[in-house]
Amino acid sequence: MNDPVLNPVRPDTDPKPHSAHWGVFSAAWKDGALTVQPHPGDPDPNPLIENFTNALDHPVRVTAPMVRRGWLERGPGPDASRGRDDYVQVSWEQALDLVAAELQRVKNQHGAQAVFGGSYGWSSAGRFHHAQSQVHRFLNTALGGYVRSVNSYSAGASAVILPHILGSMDDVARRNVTWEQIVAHTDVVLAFGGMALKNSRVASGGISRHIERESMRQAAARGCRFINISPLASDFPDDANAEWVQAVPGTDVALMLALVHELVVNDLHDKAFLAEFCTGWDTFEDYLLGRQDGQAKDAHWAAPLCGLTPAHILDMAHRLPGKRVLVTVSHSLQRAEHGEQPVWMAAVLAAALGQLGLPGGGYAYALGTLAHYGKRSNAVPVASLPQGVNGVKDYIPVARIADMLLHPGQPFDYNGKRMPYPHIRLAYWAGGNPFHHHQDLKRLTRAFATLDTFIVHEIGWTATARHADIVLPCTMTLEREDIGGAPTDPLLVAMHRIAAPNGQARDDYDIFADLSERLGTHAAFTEGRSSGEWLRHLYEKTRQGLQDKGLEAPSFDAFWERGELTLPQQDDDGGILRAFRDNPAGKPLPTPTGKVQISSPVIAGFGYADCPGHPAWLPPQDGPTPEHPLFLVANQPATRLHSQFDFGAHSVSQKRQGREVCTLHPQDAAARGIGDGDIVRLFNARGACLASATLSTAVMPGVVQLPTGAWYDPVFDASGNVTLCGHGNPNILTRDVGTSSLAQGCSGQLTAVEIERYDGELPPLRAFDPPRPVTP
Ligand SMILES: Nc1nc2c(c(=O)[nH]1)N[C@H]1C(S)=C(S)[C@@H](COP(=O)(O)OP(=O)(O)OC[C@H]3O[C@@H](n4cnc5c(=O)[nH]c(N)nc54)[C@H](O)[C@@H]3O)O[C@H]1N2
Ligand SMILES: Nc1nc2c(c(=O)[nH]1)N[C@H]1C(S)=C(S)[C@@H](COP(=O)(O)OP(=O)(O)OC[C@H]3O[C@@H](n4cnc5c(=O)[nH]c(N)nc54)[C@H](O)[C@@H]3O)O[C@H]1N2
Ligand SMILES: [Mo]
Repeated sequence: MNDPVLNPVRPDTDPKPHSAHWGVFSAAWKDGALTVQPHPGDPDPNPLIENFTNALDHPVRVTAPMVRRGWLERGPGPDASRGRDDYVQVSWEQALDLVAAELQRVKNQHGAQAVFGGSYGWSSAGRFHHAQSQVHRFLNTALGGYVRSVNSYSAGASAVILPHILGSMDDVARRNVTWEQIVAHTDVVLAFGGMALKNSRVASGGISRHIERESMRQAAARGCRFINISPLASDFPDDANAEWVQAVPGTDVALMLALVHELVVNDLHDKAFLAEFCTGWDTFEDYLLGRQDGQAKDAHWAAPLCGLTPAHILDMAHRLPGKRVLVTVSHSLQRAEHGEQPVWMAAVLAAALGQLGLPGGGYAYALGTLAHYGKRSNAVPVASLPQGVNGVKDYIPVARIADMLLHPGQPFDYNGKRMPYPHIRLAYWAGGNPFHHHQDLKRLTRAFATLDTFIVHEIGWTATARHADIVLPCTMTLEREDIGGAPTDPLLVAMHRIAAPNGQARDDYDIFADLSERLGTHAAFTEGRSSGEWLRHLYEKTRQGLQDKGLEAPSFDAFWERGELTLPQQDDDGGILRAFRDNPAGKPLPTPTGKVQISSPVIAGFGYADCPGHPAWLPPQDGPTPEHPLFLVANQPATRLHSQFDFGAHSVSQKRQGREVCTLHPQDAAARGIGDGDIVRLFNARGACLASATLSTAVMPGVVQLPTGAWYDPVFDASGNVTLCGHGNPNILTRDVGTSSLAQGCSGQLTAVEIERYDGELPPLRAFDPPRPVTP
């Protein structure tokens, strides 16, 4: 079979540069196959680039515009058959006419505040074709705005708590302690949630040099001790020679409290630092020492919660004073119930040690979870598409999407405010996959059923596309030209086109431009520029920045020809924490008091029981039970970025019998008669999924780890109810509840499950089969 559109015969080509969130590479056609090579300057390339090799022509690509049959036949309106309906192929003209008319109808009848355009998601690395920017710009220019979402699934809790206590997320995570400082100065890295290399190999916008492994190796060789407090030994590479502390998930705050308690009762805390640079210590100390509740938060109290011995905790505490100590907290800890607390408490621990603001010391929130962190910042701006002005004021914290759709008009708390959920009729998604990122997928399905219309641009038939009413096929990154760049990576990449668009796929930009034409806002959206002209326009900011610094500032054509450009970077100056330590009066922190807030009268004033005015141990509501006795750790996948290219060669090569692999301790497996390689069923009250089991002592007992990212593959019973996900998407199990009333972040990292061997007939895997269009 040689379909000239879907399977063009490709002549051999020279390698051309391109970039992804997981690495810079070059791609070439050789003997009809796509080959990829990491950038020669990358010391530790990411195997994820292999996911591209089979992606372009994969059958799961969306090849033509499609409309859900029920929507086409009955028109817009709530519909519980989303996710189970057939699709009808339509022409581009027809699809764009339908979308434009429906946007117009919703705007006329309900206003732009009935359109949800948050469109959360990572999309692709190129800065111009960044789908989320494109859809926001389109909705702003065409409708005058849309209901947006704030914060991220990555750092929903920390983005809100950090500004109350230290400074912005960016300042505390991105412009703080660097790997260079760790190599040179740090004695102990106390890493809550570890520093998994799989995670720090990724950065949105691209990453050209993966330096984390070598930095850890060099620091360890100098004598730096890495302490991996995590349910998984694999949250550090062997190169770090880390010590593994197997604390029960979700108990980090108890452990941190006990460490600080031991410092305080032995007078080992840095009282001078606390007095000069911090505020609110006394309130916190009352709690720590149990002056009000009669419970000292000491090692004997924490040990049974954390599953450690008191002696182990005391020993950890006494290894810290007098050393250059860096405390880190991975994003995962705050993607959980009461996720604000570990983020805050870690700052208090670092403050009690007097380490904040020292080279290689203090608190580097999220260092090791993404390649953005621990790097120098660029000294010139990189391209980004202006999104325009959003005239709609309504917003939600991003992970409250299902709550919003299910409870329009009902009030919710967020960071001291109480607001009603907007009433959404139409949702527009480009560059994200809510059936990857959101929790409790059966509930999410009910939420999307409430919409009048759901429009999705996708490269592949994700579960999100399969729940949409109108699916528009868009190009994937290799099919277009773009500029790759990130604020902490010195390499600007000329992302060359590697292949012609698959099927009828079009760039998001061109789709939005044609819709804008129909809505009479073409000029506002395009500003008269083609994609190529936009690239030149956006590059100009970087070129000007270089010229202003008296540096070589090549023209766009020279940059494009060269394929890359190395940007100057700022000094490794330690950011706002160092500046504050060096000059507390002149460079106060951007907090209410200008100091580190050990406790916060502002937060106390909100009166939230689930987020008091100082960091505290708040027992989880959703811990293991006799029926569901295991912790499920639903973490980031090592074989792909989120759900992107789950059908890719590398991702698929790591599945077994086509299913995602979960890992559990041999002891837990033996108790359930589970052997290595068995298909298992993970379940709780919310749902169930299948996976292939691997047994390993690198997972602590009581924990099952199943990464996110396997495309949701619901199996239906005769009445149309979902019995399980046959592929292994853990979000059918996770709980859809905010971290607290303060931040309302995503809490999908941990939940409670039971697991059993699955001896039933294995349902066929359909996640990577596209729906077959029907004729109406
Ligand atoms: N249980 C649990 N859930 C989690 C997490 C967890 O730890 N546990 N982690 C959370 C975190 S941190 C995050 S960031 C989220 C990630 O959630 P998402 O960012 O939504 O996940 P992605 O798979 O990256 O989704 C990107 C989508 O964009 C599509 N895409 C790529 N390029 C383009 C393009 O050019 N145009 C268009 N239109 N589409 C494109 C891809 O095909 C893909 O479907 O997941 C969250 N969910
Ligand atoms: N390969 C790959 N890399 C990625 C991503 C990806 O999808 N794939 N996603 C990227 C994105 S968007 C983000 S936001 C970051 C996310 O970074 P993180 O959210 O930090 O990543 P995770 O892998 O979910 O979690 C890290 C580890 O935390 C541990 N952990 C879980 N719960 C607890 C707990 O309660 N206590 C302690 N001490 N440890 C716990 C788990 O063992 C887990 O492996 O990763 C980025 N990097
Ligand atoms: Mo994330």
